[in-house]
Amino acid sequence: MNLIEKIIHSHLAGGESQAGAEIKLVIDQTLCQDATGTMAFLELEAMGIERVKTELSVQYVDHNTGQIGPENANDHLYLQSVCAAKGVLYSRAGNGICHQVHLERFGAPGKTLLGSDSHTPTGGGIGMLAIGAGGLDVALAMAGEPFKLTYPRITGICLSGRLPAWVAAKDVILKVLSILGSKGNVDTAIEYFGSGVESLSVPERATITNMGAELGVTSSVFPSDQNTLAFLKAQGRAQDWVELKADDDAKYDKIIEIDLSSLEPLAACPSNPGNIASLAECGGIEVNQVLIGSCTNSSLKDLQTVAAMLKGRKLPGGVSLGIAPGSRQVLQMLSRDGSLESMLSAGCRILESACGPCIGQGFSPASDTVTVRTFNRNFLNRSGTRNDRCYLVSPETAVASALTGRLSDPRQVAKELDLEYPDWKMPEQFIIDDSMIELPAAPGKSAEIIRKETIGAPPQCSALPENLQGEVLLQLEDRITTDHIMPAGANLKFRSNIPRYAEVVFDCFNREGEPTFAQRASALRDSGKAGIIVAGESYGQGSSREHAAICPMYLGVRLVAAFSIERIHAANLVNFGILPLQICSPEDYGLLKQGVAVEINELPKQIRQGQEIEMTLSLPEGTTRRIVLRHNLSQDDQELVIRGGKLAQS
Ligand code: MIC
Ligand code: SF4
Repeated sequence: MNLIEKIIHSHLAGGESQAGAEIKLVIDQTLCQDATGTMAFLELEAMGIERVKTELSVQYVDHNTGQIGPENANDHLYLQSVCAAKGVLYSRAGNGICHQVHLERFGAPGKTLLGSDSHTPTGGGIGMLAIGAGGLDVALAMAGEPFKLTYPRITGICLSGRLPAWVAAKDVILKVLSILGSKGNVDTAIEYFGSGVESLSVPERATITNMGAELGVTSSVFPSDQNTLAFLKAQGRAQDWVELKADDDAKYDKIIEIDLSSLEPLAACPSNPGNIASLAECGGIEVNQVLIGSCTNSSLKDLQTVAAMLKGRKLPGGVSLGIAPGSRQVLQMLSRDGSLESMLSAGCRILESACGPCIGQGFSPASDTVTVRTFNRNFLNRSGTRNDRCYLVSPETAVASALTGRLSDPRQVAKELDLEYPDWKMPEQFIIDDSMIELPAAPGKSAEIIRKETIGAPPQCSALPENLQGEVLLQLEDRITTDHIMPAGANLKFRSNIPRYAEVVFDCFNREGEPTFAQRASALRDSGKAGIIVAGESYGQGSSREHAAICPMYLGVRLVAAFSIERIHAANLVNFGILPLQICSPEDYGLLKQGVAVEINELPKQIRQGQEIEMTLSLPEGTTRRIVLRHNLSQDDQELVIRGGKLAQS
């Protein structure tokens, strides 16, 4: 067996071990972050669960730390108190980004982890099977339910050689993105193996598995070896180590070979992480802002490398360089070894250990300028600036670009500045201080749940109608992301207030002087008709945010028809009573234009009876057309969506 098969088999709670089959997986650990966690805990409360049933559940506060107005702080209070009551560890704001802290303090080889954040697969760097999901699915896992997923096809990536100086783990995953792209990888998992693995430390592996989310794969996993042990030992957790690797005769559905020594620094160009180019192809464009951090590149290794490059240098006047260490542990380590001093002397702006600018919480770039970031996503407008131009690169490339004011190859800059590539070694011992992680009340002890006025209730959805009368509200293209559907940034603080957050659904497509999407959708809903979204390939890329299903559902959307829908988003749609359908031909897509009326008779019967859903379209020229779309829902999911999702009105 390969390693992923081994972990699946040791956690299988139902279903057949065969690619494409629906399986149930026992979940050992869960993680939530605050932007998805409030809804997840409101849902857990709605299920009437007294105390979580997992081995370990942790709630982090890392996304909504801007605290402009009371909403964020109210969410934090609610989360802190509900975690105490329900048996969940609570990592306070300032303690770091969920994925970084979880890797440091809780991740363990061979365990399963389900997180209400798409970058949960970061844990694969330490040999976990770590999967992102919507908040409701994580709430169910906390309630002790196994997690349902499609048994993935497993792609093996065989690494050989060693990375050359100035080429980083980020360049490995950017290379993988250049091979596999950011769409079309649904229901695949990636396993790294080969002689090159041993040259990569756990933080480097975690950078690679983190950005598996941008491929759209279910999870990415590295073996657990001596490097894993060294990391766990330095975290004071050697007892969590087990050796894990694939059998010698393990099989993969597909194998990709990558010789690490042949790689070069790369960039993901605006505005998708799949738009990969070499730095030479990017042409040394002028750079105004550089940001280093996010759950992809904010480890001690990354930031000590950054500090070594900056030591004794000053940033040029035109460039702003912000650094957000991934965790308080990383920041404490940097503050003790002189790295922080090198960064401050160079003129860097040091940010809180949190997601910050990665989710548009501050540091929006100036209009028509280039921002270079070590993050994992560069979706249009995600930075908070309309029509932003964001390049994703390694920390080495980011510093080289900050020092020159141009998107630069660190190998070149190193030559010009006579810089030696810093030789990084895993510390013997990290600073271990878990005082910002609060323990829950002991079992049997009660704790008051604090619910301020900005915390709403999760909305419920009604059953699908027998005969659906609807209208296409929007026809969209390929690669529509959850950031297009539900913008974050300044709106993130409305995550606990669905009616308010729903006002900005598809905001990026609204035109001045015309009714907004939310206004059109709610008018249609109030007339008793269903809203329909039409899209191209890979609809719902990116985040796990279930708000990209809840808010459209609140506005009356009952059907999403696309060439393909990404895994987490498709599950979120079903969970909230929206029917995901597949468009089978470009001709049908062409007909499903905005404003077209759609009628589907005997919808529940059609869903149950097979995969084909026949519908009649009333076209603008006054004619009608029958078309057939498809669904691939399991029997359970058919019933779920028919009755209006997991929180349906009874
Ligand atoms: C993201 O990187 O897009 C987020 C913000 O972390 C999301 C979660 C969210 O929208 O709250 C994710 O990746 O799932
Ligand atoms: Fe936070 Fe950015 Fe990572 Fe999402 S991708 S968890 S916003 S740091």
